Amino acid sequence: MKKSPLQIARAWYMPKMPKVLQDNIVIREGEKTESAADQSEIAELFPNTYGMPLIYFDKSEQMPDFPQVNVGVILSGGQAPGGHNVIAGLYDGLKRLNSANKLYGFIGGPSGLIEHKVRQLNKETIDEYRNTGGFDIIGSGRTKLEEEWQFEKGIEICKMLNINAIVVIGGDDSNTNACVLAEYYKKKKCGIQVIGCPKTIDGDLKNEIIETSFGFDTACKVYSELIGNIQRDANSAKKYWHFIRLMGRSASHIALECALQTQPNVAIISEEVEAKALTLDDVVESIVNAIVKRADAGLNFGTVLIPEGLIEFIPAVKKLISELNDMLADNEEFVELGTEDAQREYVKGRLSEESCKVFRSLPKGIARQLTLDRDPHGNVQVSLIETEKLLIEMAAKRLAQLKAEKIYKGKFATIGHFFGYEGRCAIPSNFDADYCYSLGFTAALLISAGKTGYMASVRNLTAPASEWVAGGVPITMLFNMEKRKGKFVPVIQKALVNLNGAPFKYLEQHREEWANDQLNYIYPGPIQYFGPSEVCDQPTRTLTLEKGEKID
Ligand code: FBP
Repeated sequence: MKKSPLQIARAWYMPKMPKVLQDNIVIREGEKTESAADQSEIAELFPNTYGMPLIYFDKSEQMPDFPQVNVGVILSGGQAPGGHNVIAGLYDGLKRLNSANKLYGFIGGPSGLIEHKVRQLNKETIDEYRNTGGFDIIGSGRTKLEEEWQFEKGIEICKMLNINAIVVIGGDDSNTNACVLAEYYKKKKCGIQVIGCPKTIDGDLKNEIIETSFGFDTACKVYSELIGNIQRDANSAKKYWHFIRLMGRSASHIALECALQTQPNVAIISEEVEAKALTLDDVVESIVNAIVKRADAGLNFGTVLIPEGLIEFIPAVKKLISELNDMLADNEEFVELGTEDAQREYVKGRLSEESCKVFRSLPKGIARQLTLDRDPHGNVQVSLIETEKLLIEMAAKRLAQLKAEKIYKGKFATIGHFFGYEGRCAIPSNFDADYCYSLGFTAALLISAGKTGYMASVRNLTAPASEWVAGGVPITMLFNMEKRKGKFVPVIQKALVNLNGAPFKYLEQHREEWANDQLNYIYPGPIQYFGPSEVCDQPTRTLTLEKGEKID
């Protein structure tokens, strides 16, 4: 395989680790836990894995004798920078705890477990992928592990290869599945442990113990570099408004973090739109106000950041989507209609009056997208909805009206962008390379300690890596009951942007000045892998502010 000079140099990078993981370790059980909500229902659904204690690692005089284990790892869902380092940390951890330990990789995501597609990962392979982006070492997939026959297929392959534990590297949905699997295997006493690792660029898998999911740091840095470059271009040419949609299926953490890193003229936060019960017209009006004000000052250019999930947070559209989810779940009649027009009429005839009005008001392409296939977890595929174009179209209409009324005198030339796939497989930042390696190492320890139904956790992430705190969190601790595909089920509670949290408050305090003055633009530049720590090792601004620290 041909490699760039950076790839060659980066292969030698030694991830920084918490001090405790470098020493001899003893495992300590901490406080008992409860689920985030709906405690009694969840305790009943997970009698074997509910309420387990937090796990801590302490320094000890000598390493305990850890038993020999064989482990299978699964990469699940969308790519996130650092996944290869989780696997490298897991491999190195397993080998350090017992040199006879073996690591297998299930190919193509959770389906690899069911279809028995698996291969052993040896040192040579692991070395090839250290500190690289992507999930290509074994591939990923979005198959949902939810049915007993799938769990049984998993037992078959684990028995064949003597696999004692499975590590699922995934987002909220995949870790929910990991917990269901752990519960099933524990109930069946089949001797297969399941451990999760918090992955997703979206940053919405977090609580006070899981401080962030991996990949968020790198993806935001990549997008912020691009936004900064666009802002410099906008400020040079002074002729375009750039509407930039950013990935993040539900929560707006990516849009918020990128706003904190680049200080754009407008940043929309879906959670705020929902909380204020704004309509699509209200959102457009807020953008138009900024455009008019800047035009009055002779500035016919700017940047607008739009979170990918915006459309789902507009209350009326949210209601429409919820009705569509209930109507279209496993609806063969709808699928068999075949043509777009027939399906549109079918939907219109079955929606409530209010939702039908919203459905009809949306451009046909966007309305159509809302009725198309959900991902295997029942989510609308928002990355395919071109919200930036919708907002450009609506803003242009409104500005034309204002021009006719002589309120707006500017020029509105636009360019739409979508940044998503550009950042998901980037070479991990130092932060993600270090964090992921520690997560993998932690997973190895949890397995060797016989734990199941836990997620690897590494905390205190704004301190230097040597002071990070590693341990385990029972996955049930993150659960609540939510409606999916028309039914209430236990799932990991998604961490949306907290409108009372410091990151959003910072945006709120500064956005007026950012809207009006392009001197506020920040140009972050590319991720740096070699150089001074203040340039190379900075965590996200979101994490820094959440920890009560300053970013100025
Ligand atoms: P995960 O939740 O699996 O980490 O994936 C997140 C994400 O990158 C979203 O930001 C985006 O909407 C979605 O995946 C895109 O999915 P796909 O990779 O299937 O196109």
